[in-house]
Amino acid sequence: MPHIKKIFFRFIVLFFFVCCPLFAQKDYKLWLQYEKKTDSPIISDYLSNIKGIIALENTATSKIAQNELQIALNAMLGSQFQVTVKPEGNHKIILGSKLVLTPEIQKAIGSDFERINEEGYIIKSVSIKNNKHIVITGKKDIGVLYGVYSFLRLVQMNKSIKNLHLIDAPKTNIRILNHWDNLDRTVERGYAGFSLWNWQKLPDFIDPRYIDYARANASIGINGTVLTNVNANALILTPQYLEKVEALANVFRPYGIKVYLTARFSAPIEIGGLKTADPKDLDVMNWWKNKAKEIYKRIPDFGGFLVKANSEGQPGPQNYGRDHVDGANMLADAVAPFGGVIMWRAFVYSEHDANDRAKQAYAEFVPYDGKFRDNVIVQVKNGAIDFQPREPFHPIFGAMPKTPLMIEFQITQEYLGFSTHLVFLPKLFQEVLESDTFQKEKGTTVAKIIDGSLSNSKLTGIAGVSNIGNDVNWTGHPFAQANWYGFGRQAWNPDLDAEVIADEWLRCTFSNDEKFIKPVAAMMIKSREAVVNYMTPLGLHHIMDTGHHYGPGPWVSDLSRPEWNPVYYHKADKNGIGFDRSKTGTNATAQYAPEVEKLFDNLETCPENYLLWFHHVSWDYKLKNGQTLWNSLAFKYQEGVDQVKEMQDTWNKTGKYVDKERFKEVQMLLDIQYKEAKWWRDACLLYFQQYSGKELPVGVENASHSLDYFKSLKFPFAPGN
Ligand code: GCV
Repeated sequence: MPHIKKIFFRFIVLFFFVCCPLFAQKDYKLWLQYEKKTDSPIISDYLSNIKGIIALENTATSKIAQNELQIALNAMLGSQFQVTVKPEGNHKIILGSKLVLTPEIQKAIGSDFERINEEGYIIKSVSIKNNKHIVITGKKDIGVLYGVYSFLRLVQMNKSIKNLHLIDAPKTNIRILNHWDNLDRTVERGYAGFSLWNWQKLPDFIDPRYIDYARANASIGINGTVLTNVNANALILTPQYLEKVEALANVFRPYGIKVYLTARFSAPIEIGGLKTADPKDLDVMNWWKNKAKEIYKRIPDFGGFLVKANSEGQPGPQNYGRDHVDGANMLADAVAPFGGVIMWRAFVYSEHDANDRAKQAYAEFVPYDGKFRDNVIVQVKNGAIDFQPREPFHPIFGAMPKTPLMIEFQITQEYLGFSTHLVFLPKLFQEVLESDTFQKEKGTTVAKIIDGSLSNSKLTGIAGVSNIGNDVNWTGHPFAQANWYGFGRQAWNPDLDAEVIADEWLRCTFSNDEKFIKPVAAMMIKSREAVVNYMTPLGLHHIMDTGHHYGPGPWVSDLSRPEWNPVYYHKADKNGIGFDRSKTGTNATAQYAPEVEKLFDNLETCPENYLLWFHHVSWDYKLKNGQTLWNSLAFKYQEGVDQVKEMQDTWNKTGKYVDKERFKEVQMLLDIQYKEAKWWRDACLLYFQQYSGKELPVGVENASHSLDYFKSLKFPFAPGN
């Protein structure tokens, strides 16, 4: 028996080492799984419509498109499609941008080209000389690549490819990831390992992962990446590092991805040997002009700079008595001759300003409307505080009609449970993008402001703070991949529904089985509301623990800056809870258009989702459900916990549709999430109960530990801090 046991043990060890890397590859492949189809009617349908690939173009980007199509179709359909260059035969997929199409094909595409921009694509079933083909084209080769990914998505999702006529183009120009990656490879607010950028081995060692990163981004239309943290290090602008940046830019270029860097405002002093970084100083201006020249010599399509200035201790023009316009325009002038752009962040607040933090960025930036150069775009966070589980849209979106504005979302889950909690963010992004600013009239949504449709602006964009690291699965949580995917899809089309995105992502990442899709998509959609419920219901915000922002810390009141303390935000006392931002309080509501102001300002009409964001409300105030505020708050916390339990139940039934490794990973993470949802509920309710002085309503579970216990929990090594 012991012998058999030994053999069995060896078998298990062997199985683990041989099979685990295979399973892990699934995690690594993201939504580009290209699984072999097993359903024979579907395979034969595809095979009868696809006999080969005709590639009319030979650029680096076109080659990527051809390879991707060939490899993916071969894998999914179990065939060996040949790539040829002559437009002959029947049932071929023809790839080529407008200029290389034969006159017959051009004719068949007709006026469709008028409906796309430089990055758009057309996928069309055409008949030429009695031969049927599917043409994937665009004005440029990058459009063809985007078209290929879109076509492959159809096949991945078992969609029909008969009579295709798809015309699509991105609605925003800059669709960009912001990496908060430091040069030592730590990632600020990063929860998926270390930075992908291996600065020590660059430029000579090109990690194949850079290519996979570019490929994944191109597949969802992301066309820019800021490689470095907004809390910037000037060294990235030295020749030693620029050489490395150039190597990355060379990898990303054929995938349509431009590289951008963060510019530390004091760089002229730190690496330039100047005495000042004053934007009005001639030497400083010249230093930046020369720096731009040096960068563009290496990287002719360099995107430009992202700048965090005079915010949270970062240097900026105000250090020299200048303002944001002076700083941004000086940099804009340096990159303008090369077509570069400055993304200037509006994330500013000061501990020396006694005003409500939520009002400060608006107060500082709105007077600058119309004063920036044409190649400056102001990057505004989705809400006025800081990437909370729920925030009303930032009032700046409704107030700077003469300035290009781009929105900044946070894909990494700094305030939403790191990469431990399953939260589907496209639901959050959609809520913000759909918000009506009433800037011009009813229906002036945030989406319309940032996609330029309102102002006809050519400079438009969406930024997402990346959740990517060197973990095998890229994002720490397998479902956090959906947030990267969803961000890309919504950056391409800010009107895209989160439900469509969840459906696409699940089919491409896991399975087309309806028995899997339906419950798991519903779980994803619900997950955003769940996190709001168990962390910050009814408009509460920023009550996370100190510094690292993991777990509850509503009691924290001793941080050096007042607005870093949770007590600043919830203002719980014997009379009630919430931040009075109405006319009777800080009057932050007045920063919105009158229609919105009216809605938020009145306690009766303020959406309950935002109640405690805008109002200090008595514990006995009756909500629409007829319950008191205290009871409703308690019920919301309980609901959040119950929702996570439902998410666990849903996931536990998916074992037969998902590979063992990902199934187990998600299962373990959901177990943690459930434990932590209860932690949030218990800690917050015990803490607030001190002020409400009320019992928990029936149906809300009692806390498992004392408030002192929750207060004693410390996480000195929380990641990303
Ligand atoms: C990169 C918050 C985060 C910081 C981040 C900052 C910003 O304050 O906690 O880590 O700094 O936002 O967006 O600049």
